[in-house]
Amino acid sequence: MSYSSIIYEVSGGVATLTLNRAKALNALDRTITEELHKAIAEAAGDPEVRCLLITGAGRGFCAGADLTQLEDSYRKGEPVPLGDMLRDGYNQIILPLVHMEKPVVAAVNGVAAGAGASLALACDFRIASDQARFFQAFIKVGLVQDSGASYFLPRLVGLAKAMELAMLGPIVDANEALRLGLVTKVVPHESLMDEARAFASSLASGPTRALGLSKRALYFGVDAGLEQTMDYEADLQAQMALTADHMEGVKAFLDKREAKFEGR
Ligand code: T3D
Repeated sequence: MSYSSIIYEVSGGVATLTLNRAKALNALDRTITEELHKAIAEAAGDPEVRCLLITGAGRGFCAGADLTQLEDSYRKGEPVPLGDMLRDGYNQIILPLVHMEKPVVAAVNGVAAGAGASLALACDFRIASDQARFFQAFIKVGLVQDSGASYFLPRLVGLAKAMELAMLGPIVDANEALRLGLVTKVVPHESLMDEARAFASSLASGPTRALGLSKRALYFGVDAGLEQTMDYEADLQAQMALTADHMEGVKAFLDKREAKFEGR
């Protein structure tokens, strides 16, 4: 598929999706939103892809909704259909990332604001440049946080800190994000993409089915009780028992060698 506002490349089992509206800090207009949706579906459906890596071109990761899109309506004081735009737009990006049974990594190269921060939070791992910043920008434009921020934030940083981030809207730098548990690690800006690719490649050579179902089980577990979760784990483990990668993992252990996983 060809895209105009993103770059999508697959190499060595890793699909790299680069938001490519650098002048606007990769703010989400209608085109990039639709393309993100399509590219995420492409990565999810491609058996060659065993890990998705998302980053931004230029100095921003993603500045959230493109606030110039509805400029005419705002200037005229006309109501804007934000609820429908979310349901049909950003929600259709966030949910497939969470549902994708493959690891998803964000290489956060700069500011992640508003729905752009939510996009980063919906990824399974965030590798942050030391120039990354996280900003719940919604409150600054008189909105409530969206695109899953109300779900991800309290789970990642706890309710009290989530209240601060959402209602006070501070800009959180990379080291503070690490301290809060918002990111996996912080790396020098110049080495971000090398580090993120190495991280993604290592996931792409892992037991993809087990990684995918681990993710499913964790999302199930954060919303369910212990008994239900253990029952769910047992169902998933029954599926895992049939996979080639599980056989290979145990044989490799018994043979005292590294496992060679094929993602099936
Ligand atoms: O309307 C809806 O669709 C509702 C949905 C809402 C969901 C949301 O995401 S609400 C939150 C939307 N995002 C924001 O409010 C963030 C707005 N941007 C900023 O506050 C700042 O740009 C940043 C803190 C993110 C970065 O600041 P800084 O100083 O590093 O960069 P800058 O100079 O402000 O921005 C650089 C350029 O990007 C600039 O364009 P210019 O002047 O060089 O032509 C700026 O206008 C543009 N830009 C930044 N953010 C957006 C944007 N253009 C459109 N939309 C943006 N969100």
